[in-house]
Amino acid sequence: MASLNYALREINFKIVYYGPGLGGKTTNLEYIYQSISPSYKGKMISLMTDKERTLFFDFLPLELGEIKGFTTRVHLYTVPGQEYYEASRKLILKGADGVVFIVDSQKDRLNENINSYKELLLRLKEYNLEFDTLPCVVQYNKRDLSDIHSVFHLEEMVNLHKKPSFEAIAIKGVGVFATIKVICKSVIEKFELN
Ligand SMILES: Nc1nc2c(ncn2[C@@H]2O[C@H](COP(=O)(O)OP(=O)(O)OP(=O)(O)O)[C@@H](O)[C@H]2O)c(=O)[nH]1
Ligand SMILES: [Mg+2]
Repeated sequence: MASLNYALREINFKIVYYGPGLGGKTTNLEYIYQSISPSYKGKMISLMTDKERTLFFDFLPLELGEIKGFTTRVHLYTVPGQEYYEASRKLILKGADGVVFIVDSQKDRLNENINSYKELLLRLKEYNLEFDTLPCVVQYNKRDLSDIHSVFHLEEMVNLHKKPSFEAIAIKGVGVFATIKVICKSVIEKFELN
């Protein structure tokens, strides 16, 4: 849930990058972190990473400017994609205002994508978050690799709720900002409607 602080005139949103292990969640955050000027970002914190795998979460706060006199911040989190960190994923998802679902486009990762998507739906249900109305963007990552499914196929197999989607090559930054712009816009629009 967006948190409003009237005394400090601040609004804080939480956006969670979810998806299967090694899909490119951390890479998205790293690219955003490298590209944004220091005055608009806080420190990126990667908690307990081991050989590049996220073991708890990554966290990156960004400042988006002002809405009606309130300083607006988004807090970006990534979950650990490896299967046995399910409890951490659940914890990190709590209170999310929006979700970016990172799909690994490689053919041999299709089942992992589908399972992770199913798990996301289950977790959201447990938190009484309605996926139909929750801002969400799907990102088809690793489009530079050769053995990948077509976007058409992935839309059918993974993006069951037909959320807005983007192709990406996160290691090169392709599609990273398109994704974050749309999720931020949807989160703010939903907040303004309420
Ligand atoms: N070829 C290619 N490799 C990518 C791309 N995006 C990420 N990678 C690589 O994929 C690997 C995993 O990326 P991460 O960002 O660590 O994946 P993650 O989703 O955070 O993984 P977990 O923390 O284990 O859940 C790294 O070696 C990245 O360099 C891409 O667009 N293309
Ligand atoms: Mg990671």
